[in-house]
Amino acid sequence: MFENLSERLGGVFDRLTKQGALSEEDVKTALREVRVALLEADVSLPVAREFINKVQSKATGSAVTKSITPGQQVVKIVHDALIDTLRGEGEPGDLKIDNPPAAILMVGLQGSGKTTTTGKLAKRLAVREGKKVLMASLDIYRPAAMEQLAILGAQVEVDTLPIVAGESAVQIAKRAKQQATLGGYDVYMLDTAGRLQIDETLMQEVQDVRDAVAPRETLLVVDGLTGQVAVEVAEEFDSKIGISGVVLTRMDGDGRGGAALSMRAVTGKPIKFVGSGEKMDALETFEPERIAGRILGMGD
Ligand SMILES: Nc1nc2c(ncn2[C@@H]2O[C@H](COP(=O)(O)OP(=O)(O)O)[C@@H](O)[C@H]2O)c(=O)[nH]1
Ligand SMILES: [Mg+2]
Repeated sequence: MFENLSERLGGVFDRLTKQGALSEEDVKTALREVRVALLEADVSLPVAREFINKVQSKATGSAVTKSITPGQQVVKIVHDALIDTLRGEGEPGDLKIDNPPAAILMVGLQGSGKTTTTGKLAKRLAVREGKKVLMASLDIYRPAAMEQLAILGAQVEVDTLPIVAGESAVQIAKRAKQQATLGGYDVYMLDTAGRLQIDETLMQEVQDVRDAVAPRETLLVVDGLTGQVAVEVAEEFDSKIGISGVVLTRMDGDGRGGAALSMRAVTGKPIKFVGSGEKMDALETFEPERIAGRILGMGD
């Protein structure tokens, strides 16, 4: 995902570390190249600008330029600033699911990976955290979508709410809550319907569901390959629904990585997980240190 960015930055920093003595001007020139590399990775302009400003004020001081290893110090400052840009509160992957049964509402555009991520996350919670999980599909528009979740449920051995034809999304959500309560579940996950574009009907439906179950977590699933569009979608969903975190999917693809870098800074919401494939175990917690290391080509 970060290959191009990583290559570009690697080139800039190689030159910088090889140079030995550095003037303030050398550092500024290098940071201009970093800025271009960020923009080419589809990081939003204000985020790239602020990032460079922050780094520049630290990296051009004489403590750095007059040190024995100025290049390496600049790289470290960039590394730390990347982590800062990426980090949210709390531990990576932490979800508020105490107080059972806790609802997790999964929202996002059609095809972003909601249903797949619901299955992956349910599996993770069940296997790693020993939670009793129930999944329900609220996608009343596509019977195949409900079937898809039921198949995933069987595959990951997590219960799904029985499908009842003719119910509204809110009715299904309430039935899920009831079954989760009666059945002693820790968590119930609501996989909502998506649309190709954000529209009022979709938002209204999701708002109604939200009001009916008061979810502990509302996770927006967005396609990481869409770059800045993913960030715009997140802003939109956050203003209409209120999201607690983001799952970036398709991070196994060769997107430019900008969504990962801009998301937190623009929306204020943390990336909680990244999807890295179609299989049910292709879900990773989003760990700023690792991502920053990967971007700077330092390996995992
Ligand atoms: N490569 C890859 N494919 C994914 C990922 N997440 C979901 N998909 C695929 O994206 C397609 C749409 O996913 P789906 O969960 O049905 O999207 P939904 O419409 O939001 O529910 C499916 O073919 C998934 O297998 C991911 O992290 N990486
Ligand atoms: Mg779906």
